[in-house]
Amino acid sequence: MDHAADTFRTDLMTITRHVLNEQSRHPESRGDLTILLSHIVLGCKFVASAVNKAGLAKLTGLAGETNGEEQKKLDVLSNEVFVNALVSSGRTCVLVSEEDEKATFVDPKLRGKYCVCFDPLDGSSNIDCGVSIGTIFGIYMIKNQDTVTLEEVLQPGKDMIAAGYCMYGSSCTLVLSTGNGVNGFTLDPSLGEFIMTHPDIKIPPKGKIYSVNEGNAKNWDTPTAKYVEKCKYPTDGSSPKSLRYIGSMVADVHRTLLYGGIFLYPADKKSPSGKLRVMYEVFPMSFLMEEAGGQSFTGKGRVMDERAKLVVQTTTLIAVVQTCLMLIHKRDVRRG
Ligand code: AHM
Ligand code: MG
Repeated sequence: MDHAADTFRTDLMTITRHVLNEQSRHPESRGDLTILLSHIVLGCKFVASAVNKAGLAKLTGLAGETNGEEQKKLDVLSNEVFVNALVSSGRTCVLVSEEDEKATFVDPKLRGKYCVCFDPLDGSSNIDCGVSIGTIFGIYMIKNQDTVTLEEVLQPGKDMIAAGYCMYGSSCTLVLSTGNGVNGFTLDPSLGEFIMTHPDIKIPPKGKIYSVNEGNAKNWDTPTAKYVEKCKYPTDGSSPKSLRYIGSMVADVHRTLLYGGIFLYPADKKSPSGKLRVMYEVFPMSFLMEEAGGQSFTGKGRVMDERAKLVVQTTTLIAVVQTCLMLIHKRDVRRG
């Protein structure tokens, strides 16, 4: 007997099908978010392909370097791809990218109602050695696209309506939430489609892993140092946690979502406001973490209650600094 379904999946939940299903839960929807997400997915596919070919195509190295002919650094190329994809969707009015110092206000003729904050290629220190890197994005709705100001872009994290990341690793995985749980999709290169492989991701209730750059330990404050010490030398008779740290937020958060545990990038004497950027790193990951049943803290309170600040001295939207990011499951918080 031929059991094709035993060998091949024959009922494929592509990311497009999933997003359309989600859309049908909102009969009033005009499909704008669906269109926007399809443009983001296109950007992710392009970057996945560029990352795969990076060594061959000599895309690694510094922007501006020439190698016979002008080469573009991968993160610059990725940014261009996402900016073009987002603008051409006709559904965005403001773009906030890690690669651009200033927020980009879309030409009024092409404007839609969404603001997208994104890091086109996060984990820059890992790009040139082939370690997992990723794209992070978060989406806000803007009340009036024609009159939108920078002030309106600096919304609190809790107003975000969708977020996701795409990890370019041993496989290419896109994790997405539109506020109704978290789902993961893996790119099937032969189909050129993201297929749902991780439905309804929930962070495991208890984690055995802690993830932090311990090279910064000498600059930590006492509570951070004590917390990490307890991970290694627990005082309650439990086993020590394992340390895993890749240095690519997408990969470290992805592992935390799937295996559980804690990821943190605390403030320290060297970076008194922390390193990770609120709008396109911390908020989207916190959105996903909460949707998956986890929690995200600044060290003082819930991340999503925060609002990014404008850094006046540069008159641009950077800033977006955070005192501490901890992504942790609720039970670990209580055990603290
Ligand atoms: P980047 O935006 O320059 O790539 O920096 C962000 C990255 C995160 O992906 C990662 O969590 C962190 O920086 C690692 O920093 P460090 O090398 O200081 O541990
Ligand atoms: Mg980054």
